[in-house]
Amino acid sequence: MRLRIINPNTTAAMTAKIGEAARRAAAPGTSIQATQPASGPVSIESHFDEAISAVGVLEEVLAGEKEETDAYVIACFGDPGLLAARELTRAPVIGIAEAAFHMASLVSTRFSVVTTLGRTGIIAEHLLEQYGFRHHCRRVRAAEIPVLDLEENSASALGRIIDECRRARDEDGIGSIVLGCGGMADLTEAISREVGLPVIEGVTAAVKLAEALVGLGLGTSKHGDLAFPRPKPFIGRFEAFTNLTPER
Ligand code: 2AL
Repeated sequence: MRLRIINPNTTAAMTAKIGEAARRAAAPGTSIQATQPASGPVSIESHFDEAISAVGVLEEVLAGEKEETDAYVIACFGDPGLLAARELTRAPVIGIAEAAFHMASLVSTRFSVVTTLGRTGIIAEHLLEQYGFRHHCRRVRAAEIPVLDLEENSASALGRIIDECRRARDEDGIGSIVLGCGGMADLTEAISREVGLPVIEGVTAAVKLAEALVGLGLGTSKHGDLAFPRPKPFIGRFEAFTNLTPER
């Protein structure tokens, strides 16, 4: 199967890291295309960044539809553009936050999320609410590291994340920890070793869920609100979306 994993930010080093983590998790028959938008923010750390990045995610799904993609993963912890992306394809589309929440709930009754900056915590809290995981999550914590520190100052970033994960383990009454950023895709083993709890990260979780859905022959329902968008005129910079007819 062909799995297109979209890093919604425009930092190539993070896209490469996400692709490698996805390949390590993937079954032998799964080929991984790791991509990023042509334009947009270098990291996603606010509602504004997230809104801009969603357009790039949708363009990457439209590009994937020309290549017979079997499944998509949106590899940013805010799951930007998730439902809109599902409208564009019959393939499954999985966000890394929803994948991580589902996986964590299968190995523990309570988890905490450890994310990057405190200001992004509200995005995870909104998703927990929206996806029905509010009661599974004890706390959304932040290591207070900017996203690109995961690339540029990775040793000190890892130290801060481990410290926050230890606090989560000792104070939150939890059974597992969810890492709240696509740029943490390579950190589960190191953190789990230090903290002694199952550590779940969304890139690898989403790859395995996508493989499961494709294996079961399940794709995005075209019945109801996730049907293809109605063709219509778009004006100005979005003119290319006029009378959009994704591959049906
Ligand atoms: C993210 C993420 O996963 N990628 C990114 O650029 N920002 N989210 C986050 N909470 O740090």
